[in-house]
Amino acid sequence: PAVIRRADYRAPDWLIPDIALDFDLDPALTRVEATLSVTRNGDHDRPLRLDGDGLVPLAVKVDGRTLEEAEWHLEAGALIIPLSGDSHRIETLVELAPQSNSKLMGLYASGGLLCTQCEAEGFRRITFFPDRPDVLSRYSVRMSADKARFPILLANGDPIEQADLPDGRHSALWNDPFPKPCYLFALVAGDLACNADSFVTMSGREVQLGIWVKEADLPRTAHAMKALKDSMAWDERVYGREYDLDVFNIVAVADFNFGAMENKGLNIFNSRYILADPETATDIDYDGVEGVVAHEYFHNWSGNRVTCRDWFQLSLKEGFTVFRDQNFSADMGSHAVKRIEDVRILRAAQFQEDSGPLAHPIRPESYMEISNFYTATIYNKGAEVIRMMALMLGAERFRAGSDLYFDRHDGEAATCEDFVAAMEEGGQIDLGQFRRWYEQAGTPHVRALLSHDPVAQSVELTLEQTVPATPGQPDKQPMAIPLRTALFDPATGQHHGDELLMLTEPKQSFTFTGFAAAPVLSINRGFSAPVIVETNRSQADLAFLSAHDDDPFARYEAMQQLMVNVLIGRIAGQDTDDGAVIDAIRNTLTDPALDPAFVAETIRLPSEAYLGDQMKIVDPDAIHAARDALQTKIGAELMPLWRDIHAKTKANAFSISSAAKGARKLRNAALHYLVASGAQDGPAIAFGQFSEADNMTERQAALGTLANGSSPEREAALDIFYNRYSADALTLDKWFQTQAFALHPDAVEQVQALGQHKDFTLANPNRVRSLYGAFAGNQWAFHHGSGKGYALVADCIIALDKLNPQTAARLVPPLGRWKRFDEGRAALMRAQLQRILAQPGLSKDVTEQASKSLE
Ligand code: HT7
Ligand code: ZN
Repeated sequence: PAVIRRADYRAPDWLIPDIALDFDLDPALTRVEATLSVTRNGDHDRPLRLDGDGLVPLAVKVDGRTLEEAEWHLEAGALIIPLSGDSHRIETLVELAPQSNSKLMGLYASGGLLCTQCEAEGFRRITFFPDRPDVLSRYSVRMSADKARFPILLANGDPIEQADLPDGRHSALWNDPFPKPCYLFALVAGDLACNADSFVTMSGREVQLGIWVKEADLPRTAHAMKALKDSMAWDERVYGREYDLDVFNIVAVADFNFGAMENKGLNIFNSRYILADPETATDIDYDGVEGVVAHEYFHNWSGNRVTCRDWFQLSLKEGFTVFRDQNFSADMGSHAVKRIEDVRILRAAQFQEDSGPLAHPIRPESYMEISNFYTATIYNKGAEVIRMMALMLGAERFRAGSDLYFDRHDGEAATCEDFVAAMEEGGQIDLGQFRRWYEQAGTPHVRALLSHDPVAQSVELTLEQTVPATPGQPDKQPMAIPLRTALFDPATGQHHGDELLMLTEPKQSFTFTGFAAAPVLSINRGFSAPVIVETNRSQADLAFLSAHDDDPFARYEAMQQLMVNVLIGRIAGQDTDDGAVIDAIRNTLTDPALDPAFVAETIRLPSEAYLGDQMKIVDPDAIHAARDALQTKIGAELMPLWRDIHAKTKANAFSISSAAKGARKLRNAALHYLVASGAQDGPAIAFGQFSEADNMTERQAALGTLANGSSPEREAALDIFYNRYSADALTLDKWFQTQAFALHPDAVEQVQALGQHKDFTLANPNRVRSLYGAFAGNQWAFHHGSGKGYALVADCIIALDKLNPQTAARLVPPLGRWKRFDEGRAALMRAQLQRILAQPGLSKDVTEQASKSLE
């Protein structure tokens, strides 16, 4: 497949100020008539090129005249029309078969609905159009459909008119006054019920809000509606951004390639990020709903009002919007816990990506298939880069920078450079060297060594940075790395203030005076930079910080490092002392000042995957054995505490408050250790929690704990869960996911059997992710020494590629990490990648991921 390069960007040859679309909707055969006003952009004689993917033009008109077939031609799916004048009216007619669209891009059918997904390049599957984000148009959309089957007809913007038509059909017209790129176009037709509400904006306008779902799901929409109203208020308060249309609609669909989509005024969501009630949704699901509703809403400014010039600028909208949604969620709950969760996700997904064959900068230089670049790097590292700017500027100057950015680029398609320039000017800061974060891939490593001079009563902190080589970038320049740092006096447990040290050189020293005794280093507090820090801190230093650091993230980090050190020692065959870990967990559990949610985060052992990331060559079996043994020991040694916490945190009635969520998190952690201890009554206690719980958070946690073992309670609980929830797709996903995640010796066979289960389908991306996506994240099972886990995922990729290449391609990266494993596993992983690549008719999506993964 062709490689698209950032350096080749050229402004569009033709602009499309206005487009009118007329949809005659039917799942089997939909007709789309498009009328485009086109204007020549600049002095050139190039023809009009309208992208198309799988479209056949049934009629082409220019200024009302039907063209002969010789007057246009198709080139790689695109419609090419030579034009003599500078502005024309172009009309095209195409036919689509939404019910056969298994790629879920363009116009498709999902659970009786018709809906669209156009980002990144789905609009070209609906009509001929310059499918690029820098062509902004005003849309007028008419839809007609059978009224009984599709009583609700929604599109972007404001509703203009509705009419009944002959033969039981009806029509609706929607106009969107804001020029937008075609990736933000959307329509939905179906039999939907509405949770209707309203919001009064800061200038006093009333906006009609609607969350549209299947009638039976209406009771599960309250949390999403609250999240929407909270988001609208937050964006006004924190960024001064007001909503601009008179209506804001959200529709939930069951089949969706991603989490959600920010189409102007008509967000379309994967139903898993809208529907929540205590019976079926965990606290993580509730938080997911809140975060994704906020994310898509915030795109109205960071993405829609100011959009991207080209897809290389994707992080301009996604990194900034993730940063905004992270801060919103922190404001809605706990800043400390949210930061820990976000860093855990960053490390699990982005650090792995950054150290593998698919590493790319947050502003990539090239791609084959843009859908492959909706990555943790673009989203999560992109957010970290914005976070660093916010930290360096401080709240007020960051706001001045964002105000300037929004005001200067409103209605435009902008670049990452435009954002940085606005921050630089509005925030009055030089971001020259900082721009390297946009250019260089790879997670920087920082080595921090503290040395104390008792005579001079000073300490010297030496910081050394290296940025690893990544594909296409063998040599790196030093980055500008902001590191929040404090030096603790071990005698008082206090520090003299938090300083922001800027590491800009390959090696730099900082001297601090007034230290009679050697202080303890707390660095990268709050995870101020997305880097890997290595220090010469002792286990005693880490234990001290785990009890005294006043920065919650640094406190958590110290505890994690303490655990990592013990486990890595054990994995290497040493008899590393675990006393400090057990003491630290005991201290944390018994500190009454701590938030239970924070305690639950802190006492949890690093994941098997995270431990693998700390090793040159990952040994999945040794990691599993060491972690399992430590877990058992922690469980046994602190047994009275686990039992006490498990009993004390049982709530009388369900609440979704932060306090209630924190209590459930801690209760589940206690149950986990209690069962891991091997206590005889462990499975019965877990089964008791499973049976008695009035909420999915406790029920699923108990099921997950049981799934790791082989007790009779395991099968009983899985059967009960299945029978209770088999009719509810989102909840049944949890049944598949729990088994795919299980740290069970037969996990591979179990996943293989589940792939043949009558409720498994490749047609639904949530189901695929629940089984194969979860399994590929289960390090011990997926990396089974026989290679059978690799074969299972490769089989799925091959079969799924024929239906839904985008979702198939997302399963490839776990196979690409072969360099991190022993020769035997590496050869088995490579063999599967080669088998995938040998498939005839393989998609561009999977070809790009698999071929890059072999390099
Ligand atoms: N901006 C949206 C991206 C998206 C997407 C990308 C590729 C294929 C399907 C997709 N659905 C949505 C989601 C977001 O970041 O808000
Ligand atoms: Zn987004």
